[in-house]
Amino acid sequence: MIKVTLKDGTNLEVEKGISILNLAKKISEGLARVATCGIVNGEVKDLRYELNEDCSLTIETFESSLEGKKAYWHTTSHVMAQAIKRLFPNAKLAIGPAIEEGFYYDFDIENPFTDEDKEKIEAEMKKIIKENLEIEKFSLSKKEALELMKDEPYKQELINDLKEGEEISFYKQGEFIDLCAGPHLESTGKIKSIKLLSSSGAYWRGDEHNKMLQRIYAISFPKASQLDEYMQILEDRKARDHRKIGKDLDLFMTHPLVGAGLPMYLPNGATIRRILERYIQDKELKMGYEHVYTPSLATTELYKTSGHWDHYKDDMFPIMKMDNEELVLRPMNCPHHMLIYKNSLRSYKDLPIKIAELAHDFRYENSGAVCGLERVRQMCQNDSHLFVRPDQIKEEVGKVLNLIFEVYLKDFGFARENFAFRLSLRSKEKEKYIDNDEMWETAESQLREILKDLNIDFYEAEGEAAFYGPKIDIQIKTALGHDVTIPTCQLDFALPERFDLSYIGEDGQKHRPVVIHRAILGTSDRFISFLLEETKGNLPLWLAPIQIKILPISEKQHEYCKKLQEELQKEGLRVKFDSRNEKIGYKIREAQMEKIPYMLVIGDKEKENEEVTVRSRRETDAGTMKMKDFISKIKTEIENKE
Ligand code: TSB
Ligand code: ZN
Repeated sequence: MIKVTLKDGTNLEVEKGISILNLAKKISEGLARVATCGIVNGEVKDLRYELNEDCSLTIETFESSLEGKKAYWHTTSHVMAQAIKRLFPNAKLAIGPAIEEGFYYDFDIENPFTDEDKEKIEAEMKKIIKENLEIEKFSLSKKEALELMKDEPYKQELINDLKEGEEISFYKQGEFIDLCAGPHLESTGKIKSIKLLSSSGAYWRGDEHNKMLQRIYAISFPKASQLDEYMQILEDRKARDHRKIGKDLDLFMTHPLVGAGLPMYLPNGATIRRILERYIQDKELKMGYEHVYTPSLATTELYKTSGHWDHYKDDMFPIMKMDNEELVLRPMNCPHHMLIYKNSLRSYKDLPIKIAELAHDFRYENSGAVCGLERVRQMCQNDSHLFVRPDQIKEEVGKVLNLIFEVYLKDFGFARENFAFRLSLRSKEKEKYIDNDEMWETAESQLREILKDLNIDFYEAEGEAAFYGPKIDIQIKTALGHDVTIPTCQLDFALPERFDLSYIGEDGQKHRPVVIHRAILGTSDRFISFLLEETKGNLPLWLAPIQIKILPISEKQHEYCKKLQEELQKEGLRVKFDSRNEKIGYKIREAQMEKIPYMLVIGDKEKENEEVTVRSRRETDAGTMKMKDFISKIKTEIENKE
């Protein structure tokens, strides 16, 4: 007998060798019916896994956890591959993992899948589910495995890549066999509602030197109603996608002649960006930041000194040769700012010194990864490097985190649950980072400590640090489901050393400063993408590119409207006068589509009484009032960033 400790703390005495599924049955038939996998001593295991010693066990279901869902989706992924093999026998199988939402499978096939193909695939999948094929697991030696997969070159490559001694397992359902580590359900009939979502090209192993395969994304649920709900979520996300809003509101555009990942801001988008950039710089000024301008390029020598050349070159644009210099577009501003610090003699009394810049950076982002304003190849960072004494680290990092809270929660009013704090650490692949174990340990534990002291919930992620130091990254989920960083605060002991920076201490000796890299808006670009998705394009008055639209009922009021327009403009308000010969209802509807915060509807009565009738985006009729009252009303609203 062995002792199995369940999640709620109960201990079960069971016979050695019992499978997770049979143990689930002992607990209840109901649980066994919905179980998808188990977690044994923290490791995900198949339902067929046999328990041979004392252990802890949680039995997962589709509803209980992501792991539980993934086992369900992974099984559906095999059903899809089986359907495709039946319909397209020549398709070669690559990989088909479960992801955060559903799964995908990559196939090497002559032609991309058409909508008609996808309908057929879905129908065949439903058939396979109905056939309720039993799913069996077996393992083979490497030689046998290669023989079994002799017609599947991608599977062969995967088998050859497995380490000596690693189990090579397969799952079989009916005529279909796939190389797979599992976990899987017991039969295809366990799957209920399926949906193929999209298809696209994808390089084998994500490497553009490899062959382009065809990927299908899909999802499945135990209940039809869950699938309906999910399709609704996808619809909402589509409406929230900043690329759609950007187009609808004339904010930015891209053009193939300019290039991938290089959006251009149209007047409306440029207005939003200008206001944001002024806003953040004004805040920084009040906190003692000093702004500089530095060039967007520099010699490769600068990046050899900083370490970018050894650790960040793959993310940079290629070299330009000119006269006797080798130049590159910069991927970051830190090296320039290091030189500015070094330009003067610094005393301990001067620190912290906060050098800030709204600066352009250029990064080689994969052409498949660039996305609207969210991931671009030329970006504008709201960047600063804080040069601090070691005893100032905690206070200054704390101030940066407070500033982030002030901007995001207070000024913009975003909900706290939008943001997850990630402590980004070095990974085991040490060659990716500047080499100095002691420095890394100090920096990582200092950031961890600060987060704990400030009572901020966070999670840790290995392999997400910058090459020069660990980071506190604030993560958001975009409408497309991408997990991206917006603000970041990073602790760096490495660059001050590489640039041999110093300050004169109280003791008259030279000391080494520490650098905090931080970006509050992240980049203007990514921030705007987030802002648009969060507000669905309904920007607050202080940020709206057009704040007021004046809508005359007929031509008779045009002169009065012009006067109003001038008056509002003089107040610094952004106002448009719709003088077209259209019906008032039409003009109002259009202004609503453009998400204009205020409309002034002007008829004879308003003209006579020198008044305006106000319609706001929120309340259709905000009343008739004198112009000066309207101005003071909206000025208060702007000032309070309502
Ligand atoms: C903060 N040297 C630091 C700087 O001092 C730095 O470059 N950090 S970074 O690499 O994390 O970039 C800062 C921010 O830029 C990120 O937090 C993210 O919000 C934003 N960003 C990074 N890459 C892109 C991109 N391709 N497109 C848009 N924004 C990006
Ligand atoms: Zn930096």
